[in-house]
Amino acid sequence: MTKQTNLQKDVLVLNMEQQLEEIAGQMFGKTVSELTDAETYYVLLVYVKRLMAVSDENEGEKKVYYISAEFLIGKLLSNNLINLRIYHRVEEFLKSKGKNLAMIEEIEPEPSLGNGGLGRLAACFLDSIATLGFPGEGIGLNYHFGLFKQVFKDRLQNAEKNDWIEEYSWLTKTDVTFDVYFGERKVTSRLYDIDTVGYHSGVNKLRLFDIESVDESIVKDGIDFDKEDIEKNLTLFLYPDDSDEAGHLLRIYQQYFMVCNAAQLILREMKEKKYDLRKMYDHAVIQINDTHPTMIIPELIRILVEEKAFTMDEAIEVVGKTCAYTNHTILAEALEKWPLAYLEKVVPQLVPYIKELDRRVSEKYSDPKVQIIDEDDRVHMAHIDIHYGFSVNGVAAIHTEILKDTELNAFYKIYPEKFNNKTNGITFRRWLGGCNRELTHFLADTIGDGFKKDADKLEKLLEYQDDERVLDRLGEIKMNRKKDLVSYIEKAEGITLDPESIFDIQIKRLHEYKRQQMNALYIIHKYLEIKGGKKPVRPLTFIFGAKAAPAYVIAQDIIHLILVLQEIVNNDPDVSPYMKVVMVENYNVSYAEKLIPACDISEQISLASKEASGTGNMKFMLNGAVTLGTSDGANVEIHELVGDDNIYIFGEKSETVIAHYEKADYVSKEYYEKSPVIKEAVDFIIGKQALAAGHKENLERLYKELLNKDWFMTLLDLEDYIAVKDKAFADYEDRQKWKKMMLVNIAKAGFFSSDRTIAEYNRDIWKLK
Ligand code: GPV
Repeated sequence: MTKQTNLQKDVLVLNMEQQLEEIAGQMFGKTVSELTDAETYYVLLVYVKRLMAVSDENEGEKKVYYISAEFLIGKLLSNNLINLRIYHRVEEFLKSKGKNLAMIEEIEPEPSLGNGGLGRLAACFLDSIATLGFPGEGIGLNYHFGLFKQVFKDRLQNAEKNDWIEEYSWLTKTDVTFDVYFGERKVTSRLYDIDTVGYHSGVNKLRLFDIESVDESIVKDGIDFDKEDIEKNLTLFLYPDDSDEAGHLLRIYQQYFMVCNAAQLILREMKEKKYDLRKMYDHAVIQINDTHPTMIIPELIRILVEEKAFTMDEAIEVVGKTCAYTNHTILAEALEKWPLAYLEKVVPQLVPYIKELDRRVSEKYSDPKVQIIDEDDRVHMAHIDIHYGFSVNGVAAIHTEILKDTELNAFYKIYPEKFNNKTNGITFRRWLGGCNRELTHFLADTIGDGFKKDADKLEKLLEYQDDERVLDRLGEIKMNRKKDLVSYIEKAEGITLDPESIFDIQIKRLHEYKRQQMNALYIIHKYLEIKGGKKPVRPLTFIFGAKAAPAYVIAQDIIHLILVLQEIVNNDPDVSPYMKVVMVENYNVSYAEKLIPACDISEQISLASKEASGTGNMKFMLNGAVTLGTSDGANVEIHELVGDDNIYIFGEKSETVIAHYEKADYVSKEYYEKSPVIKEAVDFIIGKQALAAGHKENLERLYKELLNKDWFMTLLDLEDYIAVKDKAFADYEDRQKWKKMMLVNIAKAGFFSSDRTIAEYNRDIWKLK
């Protein structure tokens, strides 16, 4: 069977040209040369799907189920071509027909099935799980419009729907459907699959559940729709909530829908393969990606007890040995706590089980910090995972230490053996091979292509750190990516940038703890300096990309401030020759693939202790950007790897920050009053110029927030940030030294391959063959 499918695949690859002509004829009645770019995209899609359909599946006695509310997979065409190792052949063939593959890739709509890091991590993991040949699948939801599309109007963010599902797409409709009960109310699900092919390896599946009765037409202007009508709205949108706002009933409906389907899918497979359910943990391991899929635990227990004749003790034991939990944040406001009343309304059948799980905990432990249901009758989802799963991991070394020492310390004392760290990673197939082909080729020519299978081999590059030719080529490649980005931004945003300027980039979800506002204050400071006659040696370009949760008011205000600065700076003839500001519209995975290779300075400036890991930081480093960051998340590990000379670190350490929170002694106004530089920058927000370009309401609210609250301590680090950032800009002028820093960053990035991360998950948690 396996051999035969392999053969089929080989034949399809061998006859690629003929296959593509055939599909072009069937679909459009044209030859390949006659196709438009859009038609060519669909022909390639159909061909690649056929190839994956006859490829070997990764199989084995035990399988990982990675359940996640988000899979931010991005466009799939080029990634699949790379992993199938036919990118070059396809590119050459198309070229012979007068076509450009890069332009065809632009046609593909991006499925935005995630908010940010957590969702993109899940996508990188699917790539690495398949590449390492592990049997595994992702399980999530098929959001019809995914995350909203961001449009700027009047210097404010507007949200529109992102319609990504077309007649031909990477989704394959299956005949799998399940009944899902919300109490007495029954809905029917439908499974769609997306094949995920590993590099030089077999195929796994991403399984996305949808509801049969969903109705796209109920979405009115923007992204508004009737929140009550679950049958019609359940899988319309990814709840646009990135760890900051209270969840609502719809979110609970989505979560239960996801896990109820996941449970049925897993149990169906156990049955099909005739596995002993009492040994489920020998055949299945469920990785719970943050708390969004936590209800899988009580749901599985419920099914085992009610339908499979398990006792409660037996069910708890089997499920406990099957489920592992990953924590992605220490932000208290982001840890899900659902009111019991909400759960009673949505999933009354689970409530007795949750109460029983809670009862068992309270019987054993009196510490209120470890209870599942608190005094206000809120269910702490993470607590279910920790008590009733076998593994708890953080996503970077410092993050896991903070979990053990502070946030989850009470649990660590009970279950020290459950805690482990898995520093995040990124797939180099997309974040190097896919987005920076020229750099990839150059690296392969210089150090051999061993790094494509074993990322640690990138270290070989260190041998060339004094090789002028290699350094110059790295500089040239960076310049080429900057020029590519300049032409893209010219078209997309209508703004002209200078590729000779320093590209300083901050791209990530908009959140106060990530401190885009601190970057904005630096820009104000620089603007005023230039106005005062102090010009930078080289022009500076500040680029932002960020979506804000629509209900997150201050985040909207920060976007507004950045757009106001863009307006003021770029249109001031005294200043614009020396600096430019751009906030790109609708930042997403595809945009990141263009921005990251073009970056000189990577902004990773979260308040220490708050960014669990960050993964953009790794992508930038791999593409030769130098990090300007705080000692937070994976920045700490980047710092250790590249050493003091190849990174710019500033700001207070996490211990200091945590102490400020404990003592509640941070007063932002003191920093404002003490420092004329800070005062001047903050005051600018409500100054004449800003008010003329922006809205009083937004700017005043932000100003007051910074002055009276500043929960994420922007002003605490602002002076140090300014000093270190200025130093980085000055150092850039020693071009050879800077290129050497680039080289060291690339050479040391191997550790951040998600292949390494997944190998560690497997070694310590999953234990697949
Ligand atoms: I919780 N993260 C995210 O993107 N969304 C969430 O809802 C939560 C966490 C992020 C963290 O903020 C990043 O630091 C981390 O790198 C990423 O998850 C992946 O672990």
